[in-house]
Amino acid sequence: MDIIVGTAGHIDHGKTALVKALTGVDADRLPEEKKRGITIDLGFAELDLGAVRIGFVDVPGHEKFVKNMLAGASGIDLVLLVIAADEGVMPQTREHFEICRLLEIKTGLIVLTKTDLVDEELLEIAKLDAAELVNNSFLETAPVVAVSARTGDGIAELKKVLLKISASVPKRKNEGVARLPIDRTFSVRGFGSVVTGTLVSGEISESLEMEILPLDRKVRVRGLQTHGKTVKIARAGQRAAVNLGGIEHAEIVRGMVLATADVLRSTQIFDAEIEVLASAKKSLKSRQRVRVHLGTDEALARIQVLNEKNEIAPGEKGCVQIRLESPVIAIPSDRFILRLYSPQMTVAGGKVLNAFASRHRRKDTAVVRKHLENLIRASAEDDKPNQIQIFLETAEKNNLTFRDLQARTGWRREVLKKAVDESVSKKSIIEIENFYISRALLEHLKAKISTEIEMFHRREPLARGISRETLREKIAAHLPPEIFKSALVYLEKEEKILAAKDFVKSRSHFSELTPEEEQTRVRLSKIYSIAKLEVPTLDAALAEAARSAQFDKEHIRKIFQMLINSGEIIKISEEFYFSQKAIADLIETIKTFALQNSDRLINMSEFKEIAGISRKYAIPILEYFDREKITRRAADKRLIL
Ligand SMILES: Nc1nc2c(ncn2[C@@H]2O[C@H](COP(=O)(O)OP(=O)(O)OP(=O)(O)O)[C@@H](O)[C@H]2O)c(=O)[nH]1
Ligand SMILES: [Mg+2]
Repeated sequence: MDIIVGTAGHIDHGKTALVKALTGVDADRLPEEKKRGITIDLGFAELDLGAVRIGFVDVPGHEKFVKNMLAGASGIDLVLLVIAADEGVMPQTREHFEICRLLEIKTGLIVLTKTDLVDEELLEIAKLDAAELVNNSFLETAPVVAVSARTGDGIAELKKVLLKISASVPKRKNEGVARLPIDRTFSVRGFGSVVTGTLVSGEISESLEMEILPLDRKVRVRGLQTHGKTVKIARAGQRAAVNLGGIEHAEIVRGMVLATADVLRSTQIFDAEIEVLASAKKSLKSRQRVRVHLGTDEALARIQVLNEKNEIAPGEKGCVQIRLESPVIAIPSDRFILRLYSPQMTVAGGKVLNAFASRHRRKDTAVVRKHLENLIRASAEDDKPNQIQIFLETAEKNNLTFRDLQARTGWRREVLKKAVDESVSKKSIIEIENFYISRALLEHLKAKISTEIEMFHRREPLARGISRETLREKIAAHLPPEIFKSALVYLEKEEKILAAKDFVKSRSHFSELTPEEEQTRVRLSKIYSIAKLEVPTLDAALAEAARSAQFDKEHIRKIFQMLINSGEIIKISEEFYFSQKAIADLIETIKTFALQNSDRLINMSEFKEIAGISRKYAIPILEYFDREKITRRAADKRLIL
């Protein structure tokens, strides 16, 4: 078993000396550290206890370097809270302890160091001091071990306790793709770029293609080491040094992430639940500028508090939206710490709920909070289908592909596939071609379509239905057309509507006419059939039909529309309509003409003559024939096609 153990505690309390007493390694590697006798940046060492192999991350205690401490603390399983027996709890003891609590580090132990400098009584006081600090926290029942790095007193005992407590470290979930937040990068002569970090999930193996984010740069794993030895594969929970091909080490900085290729994406806006420290001096307010420490990264951001008061008081929890000034890699359940922009103080910590949130408007606060509360529940219950459903319900573009969902969850393909399949079969999400939508969106669209169709029928009782395109533009203009199409298919399956090629009608809508309307329809039809090609203008025809009916002109126009819808009457121009039969006969006539004339050309006067009509009809009819590709203009003649 591999675990990562981090030190924590005030400056000079003996963290680095303790790591050295345990492992023999001086984790202070920088010349500057040696000169000043303090730790500045993270240090690393290893210890093999047989059943457990420990990777140590030694952090600086100086308040100026909390930023570095945070980069180290993010990946640890177990904390050694180091307190010098001669000084007791000091400011960074508190701050580091709070950070570990907010990062939800599950276990740890308290190490009282420098016991060679104190008597029994002082040691007891330090113990009480420590107990008070960790009261009511994850360290409340943690073992307390007293040691001296100088004399070696208690070190053997500490190793025993470490071995025992390691067994209680919860196993890391094996659901995510490979993700290694980078804490160090350097180059080795003859090997090229190397990055190190704690592999928080997944596996890395030799020759794997991976990606450095947010650079979006593909790299190849040339080789890797864990615990100082070359290995073929590194697993979640191990510290690894990875030799990468395809990139210069100078292009990589701490905070970037080495990840499985083509899965994760960077984000600049996420929703989270946070807890403001009881010791914070002020409430955390909307618009406040903060430093977000996530993984090994630090980014500036503004927060938007998602409650009515626009602030979260010290000691309280709440939901926030975090709008970052630079891209970070985050997935749900990632912990992070918030520090004030200035003065740099730790004020809060939290957990990512939705890594790709859309910008919330103030008026949507209540709705957003409801979604986030559901996400908190779903993530606590590890209910993946529910999480997916909420991501879909809140997705800006209303639909997500499998790839989008993978970027949002960071889950391995088969883990996500299982959750998605379950959701689809439960019908909590709907699969449409190559993406998914929420059931809520589908139901919403279906309801809107039904209402729109009903309204149309009321407005246009005699029309056969609403144009498909008009309906789509009204209801789903902002969505991929497939979603609209699929909503129609669902409504059809439920026998609510009939969707023809270009119009949609309600299943219960029949454009049935009253006897009087029917009379008018027949009259209109007759006017055109009798007129043959010598038709009256539309106005004249409607006026004529109106003479023997009770209806106003508008109503007669609607009855007339039925004749057009059914194809009995054909619109040639705004003014002239013809019976379908008259036009069909005319087409026959000109086709016969074409057979008799080998060039198939006809001029205006020939056309007027064989049709037996004047110019006022001939022009619009020929234009109609051109549109319908029955004829084509050829200089001042027409070619009959
Ligand atoms: N007498 C005595 N001195 C100790 C012991 N442990 C550490 N020291 C001394 O205390 C000083 C600080 O020790 P470090 O291990 O560097 O302390 P640290 O907590 O790592 O300090 P930062 O990393 O700068 O926060 C050094 O001079 C150590 O030699 C101990 O058990 N007994
Ligand atoms: Mg140190």
